[in-house]
Amino acid sequence: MKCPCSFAGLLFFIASSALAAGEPFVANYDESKVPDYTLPDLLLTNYGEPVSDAAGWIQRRRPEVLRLFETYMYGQAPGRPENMSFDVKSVDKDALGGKAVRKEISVRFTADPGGPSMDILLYLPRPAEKRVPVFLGLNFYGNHSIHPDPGITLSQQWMRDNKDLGVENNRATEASRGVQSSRWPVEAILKRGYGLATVYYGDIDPDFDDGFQNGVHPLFYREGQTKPLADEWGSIGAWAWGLSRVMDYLQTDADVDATRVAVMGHSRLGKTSLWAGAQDERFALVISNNSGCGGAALSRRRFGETVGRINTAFPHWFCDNFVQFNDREDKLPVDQHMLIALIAPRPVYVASAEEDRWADPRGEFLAALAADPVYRLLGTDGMAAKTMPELNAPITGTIGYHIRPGKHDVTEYDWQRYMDFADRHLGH
Ligand code: GTR
Repeated sequence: MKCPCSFAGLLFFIASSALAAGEPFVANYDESKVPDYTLPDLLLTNYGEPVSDAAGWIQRRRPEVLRLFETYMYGQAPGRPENMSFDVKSVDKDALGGKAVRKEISVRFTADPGGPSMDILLYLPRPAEKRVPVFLGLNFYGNHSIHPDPGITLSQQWMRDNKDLGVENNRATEASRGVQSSRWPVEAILKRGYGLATVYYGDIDPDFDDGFQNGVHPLFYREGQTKPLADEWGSIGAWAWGLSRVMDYLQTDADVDATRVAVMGHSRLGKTSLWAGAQDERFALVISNNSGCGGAALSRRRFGETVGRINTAFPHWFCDNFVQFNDREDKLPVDQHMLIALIAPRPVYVASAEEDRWADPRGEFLAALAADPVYRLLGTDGMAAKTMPELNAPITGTIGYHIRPGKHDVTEYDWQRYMDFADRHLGH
């Protein structure tokens, strides 16, 4: 028998381990290969005590669950900066051919007028009742990309190159006006009596791994700190923090009903809207569009994108502690049904797309369903289905869900369902 410690054996060992480390990721899309798993119990405290009433959830279990997500997944974020200020840059009362009021507001995060800031684009319907409910969502390619309206200021921020979308040398060009308008049916939203607020997510933190030197993170470093600690915010945490800062502004705008703000996001920004809604109870309604892994989909299913894969491809999205769970999903003290439950009793809507298997539509549905006991404990009707619905058959209890045909995207169909849901639950 060949000695396993021989030189040849050692070489083989090194080569095969290297192969294992560099093996291309192969996503599982076979339902029969989803491993058996047990979800952490929502209604059992960290000390094993059962939670059987609303007070137990609100006072004991909810703070624990929130802390687990902060510590192990999205990281802790600071609060509202002391010297933050709002600068209303422009108001056009006759925008979109008289259909809208358009405002642009700069939010300055520090007292320094040249310091870091984010720009809110706000459309309000005209004519309007005094205060209107608003949909709020971050966008991927600048405020000017959501509508061809030439009155929107062109973003000057770093952006991922995309020639088809008019982004060159990491900067938006005039050609990028309106390129994302299919995802933002502004006129339809206004027509139904809602306002729309949006911010370019790169204003808050540019979406690439630079060790957290740009974006808002360095504003909060303690003396000598150069990057977030293992349990401090990554980029998703920062984007969610930015949504709360938009809410700070909306609460000051006399045209907005800040008690009826629905926070919505797609994909990585759907992960972000869920985390923002989980933490900040001022958001009256929360919408996740195709948010997938790290959003609405159950991590333990390992269907499509996995924890290991997302942490490798996007090392800056989550806090460093999350890396411990690469290929160890069963060790996670949370799963994504618990993120949805943190939003209870406020209405939450999870939407999937049939061809978006990378985001695990079934895992998104099952997480929403598994949040149902908390929604019921808090006196709502929870989720009005026990099995995954057919295509285009929305479920519209306090937990809403639909799956539509088609790809990873935000469509007019999705928006119409979100507005129906908001009409129903925000009493509009
Ligand atoms: C993908 C990523 C997903 C999703 C998506 C997006 O590359 O794997 O988790 O966030 O990007 O944001 O478009």
